[in-house]
Amino acid sequence: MALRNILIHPDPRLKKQCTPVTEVNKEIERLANDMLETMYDAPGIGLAAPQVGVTQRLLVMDCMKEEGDTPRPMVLINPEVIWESEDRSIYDEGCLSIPDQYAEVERPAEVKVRWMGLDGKPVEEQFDALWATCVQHEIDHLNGTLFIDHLKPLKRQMITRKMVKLKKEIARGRG
Ligand code: K1U
Ligand code: ZN
Repeated sequence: MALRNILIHPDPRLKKQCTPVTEVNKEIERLANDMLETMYDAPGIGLAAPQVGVTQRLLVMDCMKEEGDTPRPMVLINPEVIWESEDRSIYDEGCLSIPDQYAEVERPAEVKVRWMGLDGKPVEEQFDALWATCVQHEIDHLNGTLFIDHLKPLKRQMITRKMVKLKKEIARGRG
């Protein structure tokens, strides 16, 4: 397993519609394991393949973030929301591609998702609470959408400007 570099917004690869995974092979297995290691190392509760520069429909997540929780690493290939609740919930979201910026985003409180596991078999599960927020945030990444795209334009521009500045500082070796 290896840590992968997490892309920082703005980056054209974070705005792409990702393509479905057609075959679960060793390369996909390695990508999923690397992404889990990268997510835990960050630390984060989710990570989508475009965030590590791979524009394919794969995400990892583990929302068991409280101390003493048993980890539940999940790998979702070609995930699709097949049902969403009318109830909404608001969560102060963050993103590993937009470091240190948080904002409230409203989303369906519960979603049912279908995906393919690493064994190639279809899986369906209903998510609520933080899991529901996280899986929707990660599926958004697979469609080239960032949580800031849910905000008012002025707030989005303000965050984007901060990220442009941060990337310049990183490039100059001061990040
Ligand atoms: O997709 C990502 O960039 C990961 C992101 C996922 C996410 C966070 C909050 C709401 C929805 C989706 C993160 O993991 S940001 C870091 C974070 O939230 C966290 C980090 C350590 C412990 C607990 C949370
Ligand atoms: Zn994100």
